[in-house]
Amino acid sequence: MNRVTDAYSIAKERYAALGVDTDKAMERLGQIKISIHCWQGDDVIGFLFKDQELTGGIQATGNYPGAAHTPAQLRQDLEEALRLIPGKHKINLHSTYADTDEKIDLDQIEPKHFASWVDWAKKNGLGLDFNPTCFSHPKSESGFTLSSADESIRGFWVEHCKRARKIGEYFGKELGQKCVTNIWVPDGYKDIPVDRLAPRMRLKKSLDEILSEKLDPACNLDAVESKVFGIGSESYVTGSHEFYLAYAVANHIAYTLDAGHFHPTEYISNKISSVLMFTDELLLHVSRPVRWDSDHVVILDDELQEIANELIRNDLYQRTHIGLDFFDASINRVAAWVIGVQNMQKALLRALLEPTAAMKQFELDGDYTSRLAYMEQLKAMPWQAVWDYFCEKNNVPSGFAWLDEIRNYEKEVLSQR
Ligand code: RNT
Ligand code: ZN
Repeated sequence: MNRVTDAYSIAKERYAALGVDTDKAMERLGQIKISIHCWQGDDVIGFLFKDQELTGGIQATGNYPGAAHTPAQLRQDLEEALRLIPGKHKINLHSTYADTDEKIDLDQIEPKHFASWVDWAKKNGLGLDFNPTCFSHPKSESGFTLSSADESIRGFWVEHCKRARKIGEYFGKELGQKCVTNIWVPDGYKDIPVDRLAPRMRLKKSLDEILSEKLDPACNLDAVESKVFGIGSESYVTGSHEFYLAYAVANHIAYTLDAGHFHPTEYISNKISSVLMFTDELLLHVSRPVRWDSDHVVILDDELQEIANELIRNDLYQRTHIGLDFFDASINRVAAWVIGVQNMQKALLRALLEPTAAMKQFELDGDYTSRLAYMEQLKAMPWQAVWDYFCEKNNVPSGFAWLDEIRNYEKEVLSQR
């Protein structure tokens, strides 16, 4: 008797009674790539400016031992996480994760500084996504980068972002899958500004300059990420939701919704369908804000499920790049990746196991009783059995077994650093 396959065959029958094909759900889940953010592995430090503290109004709190300090260590940690995550995915890099002995600044980065990442991605069958790093740098100290009134500062960051796009294009070309290059800048004021318009005009000018070079759309997709506030930019953020959504629509690029970048009672799940009516593609930064943009590890909570439902029910996942964005330094960082990525996948699986057509019909018929009854009853269906089976099929330990592997890795590798 095999615990996993027996449980699966019972689950399969129960879902079939609802008209849901569990094999098909697993097949679709296996096709959805998650963009795994490299920066969970080292508390958003990177390798270019190791003594520079994390700025830009974001914070990784905690001092759990074993953070990666070199590209080789970070890749080793990612490989360990990937062994425990079913499916084929992408790794999301920031510019400061360049792998080079040269002393270079951000306005000098080139594809060659990321060649080792490309080799590694090829070897491991991974895609790559990219980000300019417009924070944690002396030239971002004023709190302004692309919307700076200082032309030399603004020019520096424009040059950096231009180069980042070229690296994104290089990733896409080398790996045969499109790289999403996402621009986020921390620009904003702690206190109430007099002029809200001028910085936004400068940000638009900078973006226009950055995007002026046409790159191969099969290799690079540009995205812009908004925010409502950050630490030190409580009163005003240049790159607000309205600013970037309008910019993305007007310029036919992708918009980025980060789950932690809105007011605490505002949810990105309710924005996905609206944004995708007017943009071709969407980037998500799935995160977990706890009272503020705290970037806690993604858990299987109601909002995560709602995000997944939105992506699956109308096939919007096909135009959505599912990226994660959290950085918790208070727990084992490899485990943080495994927990966060697996939770995103679990939420997607639960959505894939829903008899959506029938539920849409209840809604159209005004039968809200059945709609609610189904939503609640589905929570008690044996999706876990399908998940365990999916893990085993993908040669990933199911249940609690992965934690033992992490503990082992901690003993053998992380604690020796
Ligand atoms: C910050 C943004 C941004 C960063 C990463 C490191 O609030 O969410 O996406 O978290 O680029
Ligand atoms: Zn983000």
